[in-house]
Amino acid sequence: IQVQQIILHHLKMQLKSPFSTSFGTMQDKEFFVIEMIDEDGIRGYGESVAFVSPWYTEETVKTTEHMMVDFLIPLLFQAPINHPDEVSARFSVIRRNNMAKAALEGAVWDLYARRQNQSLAHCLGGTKREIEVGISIGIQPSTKDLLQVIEKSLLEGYKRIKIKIKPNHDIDVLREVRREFPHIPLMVDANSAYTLEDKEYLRRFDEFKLLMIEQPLGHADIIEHARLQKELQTPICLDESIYSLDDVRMAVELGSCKIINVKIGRVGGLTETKKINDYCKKHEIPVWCGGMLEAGIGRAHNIAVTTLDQFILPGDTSASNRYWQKDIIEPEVTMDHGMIKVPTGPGIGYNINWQVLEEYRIDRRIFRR
Ligand code: OSB
Ligand code: MG
Repeated sequence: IQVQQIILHHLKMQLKSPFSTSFGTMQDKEFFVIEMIDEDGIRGYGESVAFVSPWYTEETVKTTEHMMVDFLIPLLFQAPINHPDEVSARFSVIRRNNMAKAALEGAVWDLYARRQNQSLAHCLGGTKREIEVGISIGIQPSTKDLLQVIEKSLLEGYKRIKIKIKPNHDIDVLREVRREFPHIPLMVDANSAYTLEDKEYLRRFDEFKLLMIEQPLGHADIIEHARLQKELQTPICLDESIYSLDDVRMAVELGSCKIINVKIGRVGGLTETKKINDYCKKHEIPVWCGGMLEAGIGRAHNIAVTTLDQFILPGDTSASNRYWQKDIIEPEVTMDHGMIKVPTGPGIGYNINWQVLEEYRIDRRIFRR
């Protein structure tokens, strides 16, 4: 593969309903669709996941653009690629900026899979034909609202309910949720809102029999999470703390968590995701695919990695209509009884709906080798 042309489509899409976490509320999602064209005119697509503001990780829409345009795209143009696994090695001369790297690497993977006339899932080594779907529910205006959203989600078939929590919006909420729904598969995500000083308080979460508590402590920490995990029955799942296979190894060796949330963007791409899958399989650490409120292309990549064999817990990859009035792919991703069918067509297995994409597009930049 020699990448000849890359088009960055800058999109802004309004969320169907605002999404709130311990850090604030998002009303829309701004990102890039990466269109990549090789020497034979074959195309591949990727999607950047960084947000406008760096509240989740340090990357933003603007930093990913800077990194892609000034460093990563020139590296891709430099020389041909035999296999997409080479991309992360080529990008390794640039420190971090994983979401920028993953957006481009994802397009290379899609292009490669289309060249092989195989599905992306197959090229990654995934085997599942359908994947289990969980839902991540943002902080709601009231607990009554939350209970209604949970009820609706269960009726729609979601296999696991995750609720966002923050200090003073946690135990009381959990008590009411468990009163209404004593046995549902339930977990919480704190997005780093607590400190080790809250240890005794967090121990009280054990009574709610949660599947896991996601990222309770510092966004870059693994030491204090290890201390906390020793005191908790509830498994800790790390999200923000994990940027690479090395981070996974250290967290597992230290006992900082029992479960790993992988986001392709956060760990720098699909090749790194495969490595994490393989390591976690060997060490019997369950893995699941997190979400970044992706549009259809990012969603399709998430579906493909979730077919890997150690992704044994339901992920946050829901159907297109969870977040979007209209998605940028066709057909849209649909869910049936809490399951998404893995597409079997070449590459990501969905087509771009250009009419919809152009509706949401606010800018376009073309780069030629
Ligand atoms: O912590 O997993 C997270 C959304 C934005 C940023 C961080 C997170 C989330 C979610 C929702 O939990 C994931 C999704 O439904 O795409
Ligand atoms: Mg999280």
